[in-house]
Amino acid sequence: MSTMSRIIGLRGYFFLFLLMMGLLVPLIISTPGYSNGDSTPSRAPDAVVTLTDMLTFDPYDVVIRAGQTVEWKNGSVLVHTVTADPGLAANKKDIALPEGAKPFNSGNMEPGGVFSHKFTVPGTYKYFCIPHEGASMVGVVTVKPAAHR
Ligand SMILES: [Cu+2]
Repeated sequence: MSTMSRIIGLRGYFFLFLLMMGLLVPLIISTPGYSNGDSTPSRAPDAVVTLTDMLTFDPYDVVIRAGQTVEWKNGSVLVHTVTADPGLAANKKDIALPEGAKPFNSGNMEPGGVFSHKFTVPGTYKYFCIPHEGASMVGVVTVKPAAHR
């Protein structure tokens, strides 16, 4: 009898543990700023672009204001990059940077990988994916001047 109740007791604790993990893990994951790589005060991106199995950036173009951040998520099973660097483009038509804007490159993004970039210089940015530039995997970010307060 006492053995039986001990087993039930252990199971009770186990289920309690599972229940708590089930409640805690989503809470931790949904906490703003959790798993944010940089040390700057975390905030939601102003635009999110998904890298797809169809070799596209979705959406193709996003519009933000100067000072805002775009986040790219690799939602595919492929390795992609987010690259706006004239030195890395095979074709000049795939890259455009406003005057004074610095080139940027995510490097290889594994499936599930995330890259973000803060845009400070207004203008039109055209960027591409290094492995899939030949398949016209390109995207556009339009940065409008910062809003006046
Ligand atoms: Cu790609």
